[in-house]
Amino acid sequence: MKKLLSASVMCADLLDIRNSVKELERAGIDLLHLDIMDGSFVPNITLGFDMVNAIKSVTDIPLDVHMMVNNPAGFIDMMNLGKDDYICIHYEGDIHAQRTLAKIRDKGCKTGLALNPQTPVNCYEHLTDYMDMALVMTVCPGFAGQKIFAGAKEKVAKTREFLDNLGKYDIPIEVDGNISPKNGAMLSKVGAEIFVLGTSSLFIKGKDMKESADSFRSVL
Ligand code: S6P
Ligand code: MG
Repeated sequence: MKKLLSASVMCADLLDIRNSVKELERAGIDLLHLDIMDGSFVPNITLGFDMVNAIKSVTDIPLDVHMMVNNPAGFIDMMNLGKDDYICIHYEGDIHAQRTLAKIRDKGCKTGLALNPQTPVNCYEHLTDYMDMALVMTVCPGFAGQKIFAGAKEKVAKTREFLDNLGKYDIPIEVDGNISPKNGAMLSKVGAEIFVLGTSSLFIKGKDMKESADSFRSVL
């Protein structure tokens, strides 16, 4: 699979999102990563569903919605998304993850299942038939600008091995949290294929986004 860059929109200029999206299009970004929080699963609140729908209406870049919420099932139908868009839920936030993943597929979208840093890789067991992507969090979710956790490289390698052992070669691993060019290169080597780019690589004051995206790609 081609390696994909997913831009974390919560790190953009929130007063100028329309222009940021245009700039991300010019930069050749593959996915727009939209972080949805509920103030309960994580101690923060960022973008909401109206923003997801508003962004969807002004761009052809597929969306990559990362739902850091408890009990996500009730929110799925609030988003007007299509077949190229991902809706990713957290294993830890949904005791009925299988049913919610099936619901996302029924809606016609692609699914993702995220694990927090301390959640064991084998939690993916029994759910891989419902997954189009595995999101390995490389920081505890909730905030931009954090430091990658010490076991991130091992976790990504283990996740790739786990999925391959089940014959799930086509489920890509996404990594999210402090994905600098250096960390991106390290995680690419052990199997990461989708990279969430935030303050560590793409949204840097005074730096051109296309240049940053191109230089990130060159290290993968
Ligand atoms: C928050 C969220 C992330 C951040 C991203 C920011 O946990 O899920 O997607 O927006 O990690 O990137 P950075 O480079 O500031 O860590
Ligand atoms: Mg995220």
